[in-house]
Amino acid sequence: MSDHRSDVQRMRTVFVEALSLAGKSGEVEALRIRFLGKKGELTAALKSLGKLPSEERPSAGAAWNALRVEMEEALDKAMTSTLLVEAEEAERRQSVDVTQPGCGRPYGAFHPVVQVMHDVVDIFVGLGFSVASGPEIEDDFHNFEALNIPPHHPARDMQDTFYLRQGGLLLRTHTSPVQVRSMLRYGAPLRVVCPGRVYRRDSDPTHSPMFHQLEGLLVEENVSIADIKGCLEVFVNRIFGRPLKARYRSSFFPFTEPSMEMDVECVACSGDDPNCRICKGTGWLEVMGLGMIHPNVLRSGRIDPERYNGFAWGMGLDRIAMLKYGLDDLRVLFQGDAAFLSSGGVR
Ligand code: 2NM
Repeated sequence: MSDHRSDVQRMRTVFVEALSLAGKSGEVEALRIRFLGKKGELTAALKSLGKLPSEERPSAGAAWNALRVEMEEALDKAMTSTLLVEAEEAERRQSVDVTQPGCGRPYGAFHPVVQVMHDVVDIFVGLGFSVASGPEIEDDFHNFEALNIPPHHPARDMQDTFYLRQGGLLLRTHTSPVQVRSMLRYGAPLRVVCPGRVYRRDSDPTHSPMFHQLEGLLVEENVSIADIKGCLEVFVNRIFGRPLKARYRSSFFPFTEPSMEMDVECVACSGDDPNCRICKGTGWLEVMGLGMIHPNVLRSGRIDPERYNGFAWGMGLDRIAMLKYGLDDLRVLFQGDAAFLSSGGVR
């Protein structure tokens, strides 16, 4: 006859010993299966109760069942505590140290033409000008007719202007239509500059079908050529960062009379280098066209040319950017080379 008390005690000792070594929830679960599973050691003992003589069964049953309850409670406790430790460990592994420095992000930069546009606009705002913009798709009136450009002027040719298929519309060839719109909207007196994209059917190393202009106009009473010279010489000195000699050559535009081209001394060589690739050895750089606004243009803007007069000018921002950044091919401005574009500095 087996002594069930010592059998129970032996299994309890083995179980307690094994559980004390189980540090992980998986090991605790393995012990539950080993002792309490379908083919477990304690399950087998309980099953064999039926083979005992009936007088031994109650006390043996009570002893084995007491061990089963003990085991279940001990396994539950061990399972809870190992799961808790494991959850804390997982949390520690996954947590983010918010005190670590960031990995950073590269700075972007404005496109050189946009930087120049901001610089130019800032200077004219400092001289009392407002900034206006308008549509890039224009009509014949605002782009040509109101600007005193006659019906058979070559600028109106299909060769020179992009026309839309329908509606007689076109891509503006200059920003002057915005000035016409400004005169109509605000009247005189008026000081306004209009930066923006313009379009011409031209494409070679020095011409892009889309380029950037800034045109400006000032309409007041008794405006003189001295006013336009003073205004634009302040501008060129500020944009190139130092006083530059300027000269004016007679020219022609339909919208101004008289009309001139303004040149400044070469920013690269000041006229000292006969082989200068910026001024081609001439010592001078063409920077803009200008003139006194034609009375017909004022009339198109519903401004009385008997009372008011004014000056206007136009410059290519791409060209100013090329001069400022020493480029000899303007196409780099439109090719999207990130290394070139980000070399312009950060604002
Ligand atoms: C230029 C040169 C000279 C100009 C004239 C006007 C307006 F609207 F008043 F008629 N806007 N821009 C002008 C004058 C533009 O570009 C070379």
